[in-house]
Amino acid sequence: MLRPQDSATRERRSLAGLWRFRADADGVGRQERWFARPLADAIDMPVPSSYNDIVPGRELHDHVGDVWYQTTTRVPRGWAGQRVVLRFDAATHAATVFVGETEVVSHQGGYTPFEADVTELVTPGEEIRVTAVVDNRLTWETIPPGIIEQTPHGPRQKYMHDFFNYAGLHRTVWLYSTPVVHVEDVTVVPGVQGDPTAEHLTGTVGYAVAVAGGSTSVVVRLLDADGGEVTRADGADGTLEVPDVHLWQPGEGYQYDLVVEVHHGETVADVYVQKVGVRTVEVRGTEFLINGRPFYFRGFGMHEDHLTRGKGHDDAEMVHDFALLEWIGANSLRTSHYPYAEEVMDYADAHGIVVIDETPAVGMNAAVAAVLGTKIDNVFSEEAVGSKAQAAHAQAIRELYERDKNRPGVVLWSIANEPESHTPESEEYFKPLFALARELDEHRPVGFVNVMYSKADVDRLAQYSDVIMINRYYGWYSDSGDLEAAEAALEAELHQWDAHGKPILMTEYGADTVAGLHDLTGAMWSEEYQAELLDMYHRVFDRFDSFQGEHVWNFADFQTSRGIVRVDGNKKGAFTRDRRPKAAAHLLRRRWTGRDWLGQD
Ligand code: BDP
Repeated sequence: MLRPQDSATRERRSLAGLWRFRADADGVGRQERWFARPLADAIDMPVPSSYNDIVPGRELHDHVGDVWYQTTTRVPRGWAGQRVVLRFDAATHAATVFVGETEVVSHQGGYTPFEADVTELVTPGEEIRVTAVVDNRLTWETIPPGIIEQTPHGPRQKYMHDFFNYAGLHRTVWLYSTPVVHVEDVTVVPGVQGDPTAEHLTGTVGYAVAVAGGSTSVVVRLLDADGGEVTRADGADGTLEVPDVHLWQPGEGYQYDLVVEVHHGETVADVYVQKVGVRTVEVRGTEFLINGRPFYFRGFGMHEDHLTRGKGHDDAEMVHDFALLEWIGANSLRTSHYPYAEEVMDYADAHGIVVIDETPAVGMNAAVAAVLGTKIDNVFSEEAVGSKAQAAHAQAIRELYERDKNRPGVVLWSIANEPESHTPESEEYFKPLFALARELDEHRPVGFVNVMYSKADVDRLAQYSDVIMINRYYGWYSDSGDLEAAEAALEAELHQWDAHGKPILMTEYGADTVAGLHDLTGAMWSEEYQAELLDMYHRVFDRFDSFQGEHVWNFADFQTSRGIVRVDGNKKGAFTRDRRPKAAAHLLRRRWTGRDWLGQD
């Protein structure tokens, strides 16, 4: 789905700001048609933001079910004769949207965009009322899954993943215009002719443009970063040649502009500008190659998580987080455990940060659920994660691909985090999902993230992955506090994975650490223990040639649900929740900036 933009023929209006808001504790709003009039008894709610931590008290923090958001906006006068679209960058986890009294769109899935053509419902120059009812419930039909328990004290949301169920309008809402005849979609596939490591390469940009609204011809022009025209072509699809191409590289996110023009008769009806980074990605044996050169992932599994705003996107926090990644010497991140805001993805593309792009499929594991305090039997069954969840999961994969398919920074899809992967049922569940991901994208590798409870000797899904991604907690959840035993166990297990002959990435490793807690014996929870544990892992990693990356869990401390294993959230951050470095951050910085990592930054 195209990201809204201002172009010669298009305009956007952000609806970010304070909206009217009301939690629907009794679940009566839909029936009482709250969308049909100004929201009564409403409070002010910032968009974008999670609503959970905005006001004190548990009521909103732990709310289960619908909340209502409402705003008014004036449709610009100049949009007469244009198509008008209302787009939500995300609504967590499901939403139905009304313009005036008319329902315009419903969407399930909390981290991907959706939109509605509202042209027939609006008059340029006049005001419209936009109402969204947003439902935060997770069930066996949603991704991620969850369980609603009915109790005498009201409904309680349980879930099997380790981050707080922040909800609301986490990203911007746009009203935008396009011409009636318009670019509906653009797909680009970059490549190079010959050996990508050669000098003076010729790049290729395969492209396909979908147009809606009338008969047309399409012209595309490729501009370099200075705006100079490199090449042009006629037709809705084809392949452009880029002589002496400037590649998109890790550490240098060089991008071209593909200017897509739709001609309608003699006039240019619509213009859409698609960024293009020319780079190749390939898994060869145990190597992960970007532009033909071995790439070693250094960085973190992250979270969209901040004080007060929860998962609400904020440019200041984003730029600060990327500055910390640069400071520490990271070259990559995983969007654990859901698609991140498109602003984040744009930034990664523009700055050469390599991304493992993950769906929201997390919490499909009885053993992990038990650690976090929820008991489930037979995860992959019709009583739990069954065909309905699988359909939602397939949809999540499709929507992630549609949103991020053109991004050079995305080099690997992760279709799930830590599912149970040792049962025949898990294999049955996942086989078609791997097939779907491959059918959608034949150019990027696909994988999933393996859990410590489904090790190499029993796992049934690694055979479908191009890359082995594993999360391990030796020295924390197992061999707790005993780094010698942990080292031996980690090394023994990596030997098993080595046998697959694929690149191995450690997508999570770490230890909960209370910032400021110091201990002369290096006890668990101290800053000393976290640093020592990471150091031990690094020693082991460096013994394996097939080892191609290390992502520490986590970039920063983050909020979780309440329980006996978390004190004010998960404390495995290299930074605290307010982004102060722990000792581990300095250790990582020394390792990641202190040597030549195959010439790839
Ligand atoms: C893994 C999960 C991650 C958790 C982490 C932990 O992938 O979401 O936060 O462990 O326990 O199970 O800290």
